[in-house]
Amino acid sequence: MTGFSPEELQLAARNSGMPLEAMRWDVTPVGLHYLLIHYDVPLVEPSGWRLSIGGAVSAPCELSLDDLRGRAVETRAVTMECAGNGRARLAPRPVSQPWLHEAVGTGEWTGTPLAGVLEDAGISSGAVDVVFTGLDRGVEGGEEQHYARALSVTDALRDEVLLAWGLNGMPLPPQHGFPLRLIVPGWYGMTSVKWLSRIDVIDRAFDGYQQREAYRMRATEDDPGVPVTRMAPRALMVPPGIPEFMSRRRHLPAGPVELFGRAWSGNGTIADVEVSVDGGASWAWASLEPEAGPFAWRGWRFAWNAVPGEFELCCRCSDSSGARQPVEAAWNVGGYANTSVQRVAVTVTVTEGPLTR
Ligand SMILES: Nc1nc2c(c(=O)[nH]1)N[C@H]1C(S)=C(S)[C@@H](COP(=O)(O)O)O[C@H]1N2
Ligand SMILES: [Mo]
Repeated sequence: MTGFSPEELQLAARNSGMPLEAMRWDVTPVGLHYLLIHYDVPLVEPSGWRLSIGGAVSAPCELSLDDLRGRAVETRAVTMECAGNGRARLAPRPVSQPWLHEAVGTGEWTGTPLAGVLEDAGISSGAVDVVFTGLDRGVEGGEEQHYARALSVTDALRDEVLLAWGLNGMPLPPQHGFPLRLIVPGWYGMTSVKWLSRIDVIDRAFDGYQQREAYRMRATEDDPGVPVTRMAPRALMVPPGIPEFMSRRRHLPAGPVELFGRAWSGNGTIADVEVSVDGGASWAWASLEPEAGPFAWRGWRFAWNAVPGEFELCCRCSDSSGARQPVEAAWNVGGYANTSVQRVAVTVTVTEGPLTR
């Protein structure tokens, strides 16, 4: 993990991660939720803002925030993770936003189901994709573009997909998509388009940059690859004890320690979590907290009787679809979905040591 470029630092300084100790909260406090912003945060004047719905629909329309708020309202706890989470731990390192493990958060998102809005607009027969376009604009891969992503009509009509104007009981803050964003529970974050301005139903597969070039799992540059979609299972732990300032190596006194963390998957609920205190040589089951809903992370705990010495703590999980988190995930060109296990270096000191008084 050497040789980070000024460009990577520039991205990392703009796109903050969630400090892992924030996994203690069931719902991530707004300022601790991670951020990923490809271009610039747009300034939006809400009274003039409209959501345009057009393309292959029988009743194109423009909706104001009040129109949307007047519809059925739902609040859902949703764990969102950036598809690039873990990228900076790949070797060679794909050059983009250099996430370690912290590109995740759980929000309580409030909005109206997208399905109702699409049903009122009347999707034409022969429709294939629904395209979501944000107000933000930039140049990427040499192409000038608005950030835009699509879902198939079937995925767009799923009950859990929201047009959200609220986060944790407050209006969306500018950095999370004010005044309106898409929330697609279970999918990696790139799907949940912020600063929404248009929804277009189209009769062919969407071929915009973020669908065609970005967010594909490619083994080599020439590989057309497969689209990145739902979140692969991942478990993370809150690093125990206290950190050394620069290395962030953990220090804790010998004795009983309760390890705590979260696990999530976009393909089902969490089935089990395992913990290793010897760098993955041996594993033991963690106990699971009750589920917090179909789309939110699940808490887990593990009782560890720490004796003096040096340790490497790891965790991993599996989901109800049968998918198990790998110890080492395969490399890919874009550095997506690197769910290789977290490794936490810990020094356990004798109980009478200077750190434990
Ligand atoms: N309009 C727009 N929507 C966007 C993005 C963006 O840059 N522009 N980034 C996407 C990516 S890659 C992620 S991971 C999530 C991050 O959402 P958050 O910043 O609210 O955590 O937003 C997605 N939606
Ligand atoms: Mo992302």
